[in-house]
Amino acid sequence: MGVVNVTPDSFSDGGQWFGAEAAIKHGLDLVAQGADIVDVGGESTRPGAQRVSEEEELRRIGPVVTELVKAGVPVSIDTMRASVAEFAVQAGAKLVNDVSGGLADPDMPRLVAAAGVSYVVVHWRGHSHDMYSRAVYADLTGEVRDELARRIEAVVAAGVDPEHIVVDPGLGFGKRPEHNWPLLTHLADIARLGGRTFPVLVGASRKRFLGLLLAGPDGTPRPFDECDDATVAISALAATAGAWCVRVHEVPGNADAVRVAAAWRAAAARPQ
Ligand code: PMM
Repeated sequence: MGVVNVTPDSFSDGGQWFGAEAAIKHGLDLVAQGADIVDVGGESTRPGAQRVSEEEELRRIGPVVTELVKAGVPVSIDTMRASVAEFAVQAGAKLVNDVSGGLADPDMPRLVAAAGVSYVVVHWRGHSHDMYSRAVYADLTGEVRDELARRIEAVVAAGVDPEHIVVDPGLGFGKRPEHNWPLLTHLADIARLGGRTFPVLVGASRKRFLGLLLAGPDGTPRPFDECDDATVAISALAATAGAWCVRVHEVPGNADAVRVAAAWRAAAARPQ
């Protein structure tokens, strides 16, 4: 899954049309580089980020979703708002990626159920402006599993087909760097919830915990755009551990990594 963030810090150093045009071109480039899905988002969820208005989010993602769908790209909409997801699925998006797991907008699960699209349910404890205040765990994997299982029960009760659900540990969402590593090593446990095994999506790309791991001798974190090789390493490990999808900003190395992992798993499964 390649990421197209239609947010001011990523794309819009020009006017509105320039932003959309650059974002559409970027989405097409990601597909040419090997992405199977393009995830379009119009709201930054970085730690400390304030929310954008619904109008602004729609203005940002509208032309990008519409044009990528028209070009035949499998589009995922990264939003916590049912109205934005509704626009995107009507335009042809195939997947709703809701980093709040349906908690931010109570209308989201019903909308996803009615649309019959896939739904990424992410572990989340609250909006970005104060998400670290909730990053307190006595039993990290157990709590993440329990909270995800409760979200799955809720969205299934709202009508979402369990076959359409993808789960995501939500790296960085209400988690400090030291929480992300053990979750990555427990992907199989996170996949098995309520007697079912769900596909797992991992969103580690360029996140701060990688920059901290790769900090220089003086402790300065590695800048986010110099963490792409570390992201490739996570993709190889996560895919080998059975992840269904990795959400990444730079596609080529990660596309190779998931192919290597697929060959590795196939060889491991063959009798010798
Ligand atoms: N992370 C971000 C945005 N969307 N979606 C899913 N499913 N999982 C994630 O971990 C995730 C996400 C934040 O990353 P970015 O703003 O750097 O793209």
